[in-house]
Amino acid sequence: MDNFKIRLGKLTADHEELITRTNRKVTTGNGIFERYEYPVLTAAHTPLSWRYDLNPDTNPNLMERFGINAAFNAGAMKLDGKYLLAVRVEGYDRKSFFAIAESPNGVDNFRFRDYPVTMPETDDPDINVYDMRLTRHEDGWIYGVFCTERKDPDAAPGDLSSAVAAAGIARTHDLVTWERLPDLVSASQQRNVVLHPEFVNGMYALYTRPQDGFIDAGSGGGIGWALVKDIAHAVIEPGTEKIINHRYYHTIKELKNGEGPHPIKTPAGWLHLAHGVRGCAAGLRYVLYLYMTALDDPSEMIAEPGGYLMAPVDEERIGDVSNVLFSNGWIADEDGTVFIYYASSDTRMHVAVSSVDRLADYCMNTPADRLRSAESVKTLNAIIDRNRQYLAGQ
Ligand code: M1P
Repeated sequence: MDNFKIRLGKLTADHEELITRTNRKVTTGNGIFERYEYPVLTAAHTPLSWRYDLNPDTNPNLMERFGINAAFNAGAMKLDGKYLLAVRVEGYDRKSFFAIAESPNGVDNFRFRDYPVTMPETDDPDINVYDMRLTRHEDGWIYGVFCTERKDPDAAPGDLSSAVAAAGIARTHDLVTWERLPDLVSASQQRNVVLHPEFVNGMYALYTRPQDGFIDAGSGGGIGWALVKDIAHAVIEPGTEKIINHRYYHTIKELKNGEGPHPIKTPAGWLHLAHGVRGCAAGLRYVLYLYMTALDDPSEMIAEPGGYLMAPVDEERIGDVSNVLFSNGWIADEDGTVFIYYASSDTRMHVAVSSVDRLADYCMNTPADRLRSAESVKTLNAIIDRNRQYLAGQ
């Protein structure tokens, strides 16, 4: 009993110290954004009451009864003055679920609510749910669009890996009570589906990621765009989905890409955050990039900087699925600050900060990828020439 009390006291103190630790901005950035020193959420941030049976009569050895493996890929929004993350929490059992964590300032002191989200199901039960994008829509609801994964009913006997990915849709007013709507009906599998915050031609607009199989985007072509009439029975009419952000050979998104959170409306256009994937000897490498679409037509590309905005560095490189940065949440604050919430290596959550102005400047003024080495050298030479002329005139 004494040992139980001592250990519980230490566990509680360590946990409190971790979740109340002050986070510091790393100021040696590239002018575009600044990272913060510590992850904002990890598996260790989840409440002790989730992981331990705290009753010495039923758990005299104070053992974990429900292991949490990771806390990553969080949707984000500001609600009632608080910065909220809808986190993908994954247990030791490999099942993901959603849990809301809140912070008073967006960069530290994130605390999980007492219970995870109890997400209602459709008639076809989900096997695994993950990567929720939150959208406060102009219809008055807050939507959570996420991936629901189920075993492929057509898998060959003995194939226990083949799966089918679809977009699950739910809505809420408070992130506590959720109404589950039917999954998106689409001709292909879908992951990384995101709801645009405004009606377009009186319809709901979705960023999609059509894919040939569960893993491979294949002929999917890139980030798609589709309009649906009724979000309560969302159906992509065959032939109406179009690709708005394409993949190209020998780029950061050669293999696949996917929309991050819903885009931010700026004076220059709709600012989009996405992930791009390429293959290499170490496996898949996921990086984050930006692009901009027209204010009057969010499906029309108007700018795309070459290369990535963010790639994994230091500890970000290592985790359950190494060499991955993934983002499905950001918050544009009233003063123009943008909090970019990103996960590293399918393991933990981080934050970087920038501003709407800086990200729009980056998007509109960074040279595009001209897809060949010789063109990259031309782009670089032009920058050097301009700098030399400018410095000579000083
Ligand atoms: O493991 C990296 C990511 O892989 C998937 O993303 P995508 O469909 O673009 O390949 C998702 O499972 C995502 O959750 C995961 O972080």
